[in-house]
Amino acid sequence: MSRSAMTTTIRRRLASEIGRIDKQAPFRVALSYPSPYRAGMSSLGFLQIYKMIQAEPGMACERAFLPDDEGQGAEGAPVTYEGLRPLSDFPVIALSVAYELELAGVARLLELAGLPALREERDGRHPFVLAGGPLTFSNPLPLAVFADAILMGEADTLAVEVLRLLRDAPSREAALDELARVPHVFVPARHGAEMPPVAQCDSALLPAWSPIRAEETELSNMFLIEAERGCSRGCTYCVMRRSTNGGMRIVPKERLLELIPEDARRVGLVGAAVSDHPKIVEVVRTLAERGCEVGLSSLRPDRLTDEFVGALRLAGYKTLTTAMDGTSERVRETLERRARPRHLQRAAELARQHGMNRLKLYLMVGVPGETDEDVDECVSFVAELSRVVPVALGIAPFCPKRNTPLHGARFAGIDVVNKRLDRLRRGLRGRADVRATSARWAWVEAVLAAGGEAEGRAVLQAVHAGGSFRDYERAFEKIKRPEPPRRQSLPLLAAG
Ligand code: B12
Ligand code: SF4
Repeated sequence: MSRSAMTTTIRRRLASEIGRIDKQAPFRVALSYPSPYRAGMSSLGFLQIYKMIQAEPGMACERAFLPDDEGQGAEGAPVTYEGLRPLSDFPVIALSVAYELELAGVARLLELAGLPALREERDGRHPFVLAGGPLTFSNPLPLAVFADAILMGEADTLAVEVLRLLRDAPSREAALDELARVPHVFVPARHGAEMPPVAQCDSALLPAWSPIRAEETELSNMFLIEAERGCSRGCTYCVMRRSTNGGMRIVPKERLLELIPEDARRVGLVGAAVSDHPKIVEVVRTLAERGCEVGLSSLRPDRLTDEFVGALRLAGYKTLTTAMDGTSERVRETLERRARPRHLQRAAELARQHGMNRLKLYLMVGVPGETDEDVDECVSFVAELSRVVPVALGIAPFCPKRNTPLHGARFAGIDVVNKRLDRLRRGLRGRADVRATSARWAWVEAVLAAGGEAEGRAVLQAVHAGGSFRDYERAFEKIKRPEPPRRQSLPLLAAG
């Protein structure tokens, strides 16, 4: 995209935003997202940090995103939305990173901005690169090659505390020394690979809600608000399980309803396990009666009742989306899921009774211990459900993550995942729509999820080589340590 086309796009997007906090202040930060605007402006965490910075006296931020057509010959360096300024003009670039495959976006964004992507190649003449985001709840070690400091976990107030410290520090080295003493701040140049634990913010600060409603985003014009934070369940593969951050903190119904603007026509209720909110049905029904379309970030099948699904239908749901998690009952038990076949059968019946077009089920393949028999059980079970209501499966290959009991388990192997997917597709042909994310990229995600600085450097090499899967394979091959297998024969290792 040429510079002038980029400027036109930015102006159009700014004109369509509702709620932006325009502010001038002496200390300005480039709050950046390593994916395009559509994704970044759907991130409540990113918008929460935006809001906190804009509320701080003497401080303001300007937003920047990876250009939309980056990777397809983008010419222009990214500029901030508010000031059309290059990122290199700012003393601090603050980055929100959601998950492992966004590390490439971090490297690209910095290099497109004309900055060395590697932390060790930057000095006091360059902006300080501060990072945070959902990735820090799991394994941000590969990010440590790019970022000068990483805020682990919930940064609602921590981000501004750290920015104050950066503003006031006499030098970059002094800032690094001071930051290394702040709890939950990971300073790779001082801590090596020793990451501090994740922060938990004061519950009085909840909920996060998005100050800006934007049109050209994944969640177009949706007002996002947290109904709860964290999760009290203990699914063994999940980064947000109760052990990560002390369980679920619930936002009272009254507080939620008072914060949602009367003119919001679309509302997104966000949280790791939103349907566990004790008053969720009342919240959804009240919003639907106000004329709002409502979306929930997750629905647990064991929480679905006639009343709940009725409220969701009233709030505009046409597809009932919930999680099946594993291919069979045995696999689900190893994952410690509370969802039972009877819950999924009831979900199918409720979807039909309430006139939904279909039931969408998320699940993983390649879970430790899974065999072809489990896949066959999935086929017959889903075929049964499809007699009740049309079914669509959204499948992701299992990736072991740090901070979960399945950390250390093995990635199934690209071939195994693909074979299982073929078996599922064949078995369900004509009976269910089966969509899956790529096994190859899941392998890349698994390598990064278990990786350290060497894997971070490999991301940069892969990006330089063009960023294809083959480029990642080659870059990882050079690392002298055992990596999750690309090819593996059955059976998989049992979960640890
Ligand atoms: C809503 C949601 C989505 C939405 C919105 C995406 C988004 N970017 O927020 C959609 C549906 C699009 C989505 C997509 C995906 N998601 Co999602 N998503 C969530 C969910 C349920 C809530 C996120 C949220 O808004 N939380 C509330 C806010 C306030 O918290 P937060 O984002 O963590 O922000 C805090 C900190 O991270 C930090 N922070 C955030 N930004 C910044 C920036 C700076 C500078 C600093 C210092 C700090 C900081 O401070 C914030 C305030 O405390 C979380 C689970 C959870 N966290 O509860 C999963 C979660 C983040 N998603 C996850 C995944 C895997 C994905 C997908 C990859 C799924 C897929 N296979 O496609 C994609 C990735 C797309 C993307 N680029 O983000 C994982 C990430 C785990 C990991 N790293 O291993 C999570 C944790 C779910 C899980 N249980 O595993 N997701
Ligand atoms: S998968 Fe969902 S219910 Fe299970 S621990 Fe994670 S957030 Fe909670």
